[in-house]
Amino acid sequence: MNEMFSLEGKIALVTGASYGIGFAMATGFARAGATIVFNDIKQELVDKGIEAYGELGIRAHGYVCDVTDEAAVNAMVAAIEQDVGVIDILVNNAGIIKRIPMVEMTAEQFRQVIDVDLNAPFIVSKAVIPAMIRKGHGKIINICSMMSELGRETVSAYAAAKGGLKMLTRNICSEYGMHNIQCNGIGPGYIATPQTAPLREKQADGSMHPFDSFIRAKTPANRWGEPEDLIGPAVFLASDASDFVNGHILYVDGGILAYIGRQP
Ligand code: NAP
Ligand code: GCO
Repeated sequence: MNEMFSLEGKIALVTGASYGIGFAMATGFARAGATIVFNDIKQELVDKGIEAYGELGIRAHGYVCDVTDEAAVNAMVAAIEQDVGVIDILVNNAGIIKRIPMVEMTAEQFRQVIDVDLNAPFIVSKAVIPAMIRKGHGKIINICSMMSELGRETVSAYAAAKGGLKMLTRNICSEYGMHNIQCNGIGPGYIATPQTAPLREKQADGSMHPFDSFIRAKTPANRWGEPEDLIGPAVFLASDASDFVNGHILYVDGGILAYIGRQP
C-alpha cells in the first residue's frame, strides 16, 4: 500500500512555493520521496524558500520565474530538465487575489488576477505536457478554490479565474488523459496563510474579525484549515494511487460546500 502513495524517483514542480500552501504540499511530496522544484518571482523569496526547505532536511531546487511570463516559464522548464530532470508532477499553486468591489475594480486589476490565477496555469501546463507525453505519464494538480463553486462580494476576478481553472483542469484531462496524464484540482477551503491573513486580523478592540467568525460558522469543523491539511490530498493526486482519477476537483474544505452554516 505504501508503494501506491510513494513519489520516490519523481520530480515535482510546485509554483509559488516559497511559503504557504505550496510550501506545505511540497514538503509532503518530499516526505513521500519526490525531488522538489519550486519558483517564486523574487530571488530573495527563492533563497528564503531554499533555506526553509533545508531546515526540514529537504534539498529543494529554486528558480526565479514569474509564471505569467511565457518565455520565462519555458526557460525555467528547460533549465529544470537540464539541472534536475523531466517534471513528473506539476502543481499550479502560484496565485493572487484582489478584494475590490467589482464596479470599483479596474480592468487592469481584473486582468492581473486572471493572468496569475488562470493564464499562468495554462502557460506552465503547456510547457510541461510535451515531456510528460514523451515520458508516458504525468500528474498536473491545479489549486482551485471555494470560489471555483461559489461567489462572494469583492472577489469577482478571483472567482472568475478559479472557475475557469476548474474547467481548464477538466479540459487538460479530456485532451491528454490518453497519454496517461492525470489532471485534477484541489479546492482548499479557508486556509490560514498570508493570503487570508487580512480576513483573520484581530479588531482594534481585540475581538475576532467578523469574517473569521463567519467562516468558522460556515465550516462544520469550526476552524480554519492549515496548509498541512492539504498534504495528504496532494500526495494522493500526485501518486500512482490516483492513476484512474482524472478531471476531478477534490475539495479540502472541512465540509464548507456541504453545509448551510451554523445558526447564529
Ligand atoms: P500566498 O500565501 O499568497 O502565496 C502565494 C504564492 O504564489 C507566493 O509564494 C507568491 O509569491 C506566489 N506568486 C504570486 N504571483 C506569482 C507569479 N506571478 N509568479 C510566481 N509566483 C507567484 O497564497 P496561499 O494562500 O499559499 O495560496 C496558494 C494557492 O492556493 C493560490 O493559488 C490560492 O489562490 C489558493 N487558495 C488559497 C486558499 C487560502 O485560503 N489560503 C484557499 C483556496 C485556494 P510572492 O510572495 O513573490 O508574491
Ligand atoms: C476570500 C478568500 C478565499 C480563499 C479561498 C477559499 O477572500 O474569500 O481569500 O478566496 O482564498 O480561495 O477557497
